[in-house]
Amino acid sequence: MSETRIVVDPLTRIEGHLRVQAVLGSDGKISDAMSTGTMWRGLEVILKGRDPRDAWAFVERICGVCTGIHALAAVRAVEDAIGIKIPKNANIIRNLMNATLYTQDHVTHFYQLHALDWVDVVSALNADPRETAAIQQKISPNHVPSSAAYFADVQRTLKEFVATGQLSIFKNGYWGHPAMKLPPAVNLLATAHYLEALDFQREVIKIHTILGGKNPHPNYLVGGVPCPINMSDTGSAGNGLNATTMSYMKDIAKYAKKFVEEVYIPDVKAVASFYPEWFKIGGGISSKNLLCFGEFPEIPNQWDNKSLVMPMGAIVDGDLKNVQPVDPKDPKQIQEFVDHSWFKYAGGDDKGLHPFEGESQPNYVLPEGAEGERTKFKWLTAKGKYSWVKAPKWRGHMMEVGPLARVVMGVALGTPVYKDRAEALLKELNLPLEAMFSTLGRTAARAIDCDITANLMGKYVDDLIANVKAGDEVAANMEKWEPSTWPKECKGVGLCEAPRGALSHFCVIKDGKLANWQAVVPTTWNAAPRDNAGQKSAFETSLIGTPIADPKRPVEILRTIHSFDPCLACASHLFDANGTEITKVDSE
Ligand code: NFE
Ligand code: MG
Repeated sequence: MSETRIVVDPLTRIEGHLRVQAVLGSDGKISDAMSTGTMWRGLEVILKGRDPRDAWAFVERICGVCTGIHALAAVRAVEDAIGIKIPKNANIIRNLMNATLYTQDHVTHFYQLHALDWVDVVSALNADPRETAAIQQKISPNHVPSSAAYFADVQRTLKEFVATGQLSIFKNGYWGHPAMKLPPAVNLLATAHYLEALDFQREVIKIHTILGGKNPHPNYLVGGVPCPINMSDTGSAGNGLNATTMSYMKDIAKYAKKFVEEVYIPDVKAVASFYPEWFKIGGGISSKNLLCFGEFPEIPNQWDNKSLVMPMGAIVDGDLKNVQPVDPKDPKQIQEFVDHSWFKYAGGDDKGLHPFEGESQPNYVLPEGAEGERTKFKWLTAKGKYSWVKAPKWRGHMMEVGPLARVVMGVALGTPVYKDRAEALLKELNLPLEAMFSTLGRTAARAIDCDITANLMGKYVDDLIANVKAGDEVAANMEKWEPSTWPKECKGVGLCEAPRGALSHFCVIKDGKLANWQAVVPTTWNAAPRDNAGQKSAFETSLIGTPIADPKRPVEILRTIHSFDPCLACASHLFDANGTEITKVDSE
């Protein structure tokens, strides 16, 4: 029986460095897959011995995509350890910054990172712009621009790109691939919105510059936010919060909500309607194991489902009726394994470590039977270590995290923001809940998420205005700023529900310095290599069973892996540039 090997390395249109290796069976479907994080920087090691109040600025640099979320998890971890309570304004401002991050990140993912798996930009050249205008006016009557002249202009720009042979951002797509199903007019629509989404990003992140000084990597502060509130000031962006900047943020929030409702959501529905089979492919472990840490605490300093807009919980073995409580400090719940990861544990690699006891000692050795050089391997095996990503587990289970997990958790718990939206979308697409456990389920779940966060942006601006108008201008609690006020030894956890899923930072403080720091990140969960028992992760399981139309151009692998919105920079806590080459190796 012949077996075809497929290697996608690096897998691009993600953050960081990911290699995916798959075996294609004689039935044309993927029979095995391996996910490898191919670089490591060791942020956790850099933090040892540092001032805990500085940690946020270091870990924020883990990633420029989910910008700010690691800083948020870090200040929460240190505040939890020391016992610092943040004031109401700080809670609202952090929520507003995070809702802004989500909205920007999800829109960017759909258009800039994922859309080209479904959209054939080159086919848009053959579209009739009048047809595109008619589709635009039908699926989203309020969105402008929507004229035939506008779409003809976009098409002209595209033609110029193609004529010069400089496809720039549209280089290296699988143009003309038989798995591409959108008609030219829809391809032109999506391409126009790809360009509109670039303007959207630039506009929306201005909220970060107002509240956190800049983007990417806005500023955070242990104890609150470093954002001066002064309603008697009249300056514009850069002077912190006053009537001018508040009203500016209100306008941005309105624009964000409008773009999400009138462009992103209709486009997801339109694209999905041409690819119904992708609601049956790519589910992996999502129908079994899902984990959420929750986000958007509406009651300051309270982390439970009474306070959190996005709920917290774990679903195991598909038991939606029994959402289990999550306690990240319980050493029996979260453990990281390194049997298949390029790390070594002082006490032996055969047992998992809770992050408070976590270690990050690198150990780069190729697995048994690997082919190629140490510095340029061609084929990896699961007989040993094969990734810079650790394998975290919750109560012994590999878990999927992210938008799909949040939507299903929300449905299981009856959380209205998720349940109502999910039910309405599934009804409109005429799909059962099980359709969520798929590649397009993940993509649709992200759109539901974004609808929630775009609405939250406006709500948090209003909350902030109301609270400040009521006379509260306090942005930080500095009572425990001085290390002399801290316990000699303490530990803390900072949880977040990041755009890509459950995020946790764990800190151990001794004598005012960091004795240990461990981050367990969304893509660490999803992109993990096999665990100590050989169980496969969300990425690895999601590819199995996928039919591949053309093994030389495995767009199907990109569709499913991109549906997770991978961030390997986060997963292996590294930070570097992407490559562009895609290779395939065949063997008998
Ligand atoms: Ni670098 Fe991140 C998000 C975090 S994911 S993108 O969302 O945390 O692994
Ligand atoms: Mg880690």
